[in-house]
Amino acid sequence: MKKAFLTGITGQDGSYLTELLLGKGYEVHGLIRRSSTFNTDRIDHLYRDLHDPKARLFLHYGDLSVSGQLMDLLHSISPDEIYHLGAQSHVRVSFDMPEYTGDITGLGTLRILEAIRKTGIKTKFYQASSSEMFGAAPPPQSEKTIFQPRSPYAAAKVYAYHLAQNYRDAYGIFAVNGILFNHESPRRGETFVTRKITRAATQIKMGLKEKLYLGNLDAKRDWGYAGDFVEAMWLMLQQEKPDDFVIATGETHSVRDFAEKVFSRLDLDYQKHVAVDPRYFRPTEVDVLLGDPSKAKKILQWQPKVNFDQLIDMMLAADLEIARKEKTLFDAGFARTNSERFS
Ligand code: NAP
Ligand code: G4F
Repeated sequence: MKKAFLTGITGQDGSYLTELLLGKGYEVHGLIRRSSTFNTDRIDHLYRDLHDPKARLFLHYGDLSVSGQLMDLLHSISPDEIYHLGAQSHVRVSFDMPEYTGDITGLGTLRILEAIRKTGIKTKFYQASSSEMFGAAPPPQSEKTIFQPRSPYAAAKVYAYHLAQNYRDAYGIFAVNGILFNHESPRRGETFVTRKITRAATQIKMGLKEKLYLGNLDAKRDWGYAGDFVEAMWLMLQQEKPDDFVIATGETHSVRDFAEKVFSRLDLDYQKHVAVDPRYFRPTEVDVLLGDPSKAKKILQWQPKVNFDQLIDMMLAADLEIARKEKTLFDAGFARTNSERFS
């Protein structure tokens, strides 16, 4: 039985990847943070009581800021594959918390790579690199495009990207960079723009909210489905040689297009409900992301299965269900509405 170790297992991608790996027969170990509220919602459906002999998912407390413990964990688990997904992953928040973002998103990668090097375990390492690293570089962006990062988050990811390459060259570690463009799902964090829109639009549909405040509606992103993208992560670690790959759909849409489509699917006019709030603008913006995934198509034989419209339908169906439950609670006098979230 192959063993995998995941950082960021409680995040969007961590949950889909865990499903995929358990489905392939892996034993999965995940790093989780101690939190005063439960932070395992996205993986609770996969968890079995540890007394169950069939349990194959194991969670370990830790943090990407603590190297000694990462070393102990990697030494004792000795995983065949490491998927390093943990990060402070919010671009807008990285302007508010640049030092923390550098520590967790940048140095966090160094701590794992050092743990691999110092323990001497034989493993394969996946670095969650990001299209955000391309920043101001004109589209389409591919593996050959020079990075022009536009945020502390992007700068930290560029640092981590080069570390993965350096540890590959210097120490012969099987380390790969998956340069993933934006990928979304019903499990996407609620302060990322797609989910913020589908959550608010469905609440508006149910009469729980009137307005949605957004930032830059003109930014364009290459949005895919997270379930498809985690498959590419796994494929990268099944190759004979380590390499770096862009993972994208090859299509781009503006935030305005996304909002318009979502509201019109619900028979609502987005112009009546969406307002711009400068609070959500970034000091520097990434205007257009559009990936060229031809290398991944050729070498990994990977291509996305879920298209833009299907992604929106999937997110809307899930959020409508949540909004219906919220409406029931609200009518019974329990729920909070109109909660404006950060970012
Ligand atoms: P996400 O939902 O924000 O999940 C981030 C994960 O990192 C969570 O499990 C979080 O734990 C964990 N984490 C944060 N700080 C930590 C710390 N100090 N120590 C240990 N764990 C920590 O992100 P995602 O969308 O799944 O993305 C996964 C990775 O891919 C991230 O590295 C992200 O930067 C990168 N990426 C994402 C996209 C995208 O479009 N989704 C595109 C390119 C690259 P909690 O649950 O406790 O907060
Ligand atoms: O959904 P977003 O916050 O995602 P962003 O900044 O592209 O970052 C995501 O994708 C990266 C891959 O390229 C990942 F590396 C990163 O971890 C994260 O998953 O914003 C998308 C666009 C931006 O241009 C932003 O300015 O939407 C614009 N936007 C407009 N109004 C908004 C809002 N973004 C957010 N979060 N909230 C708004 O109200």
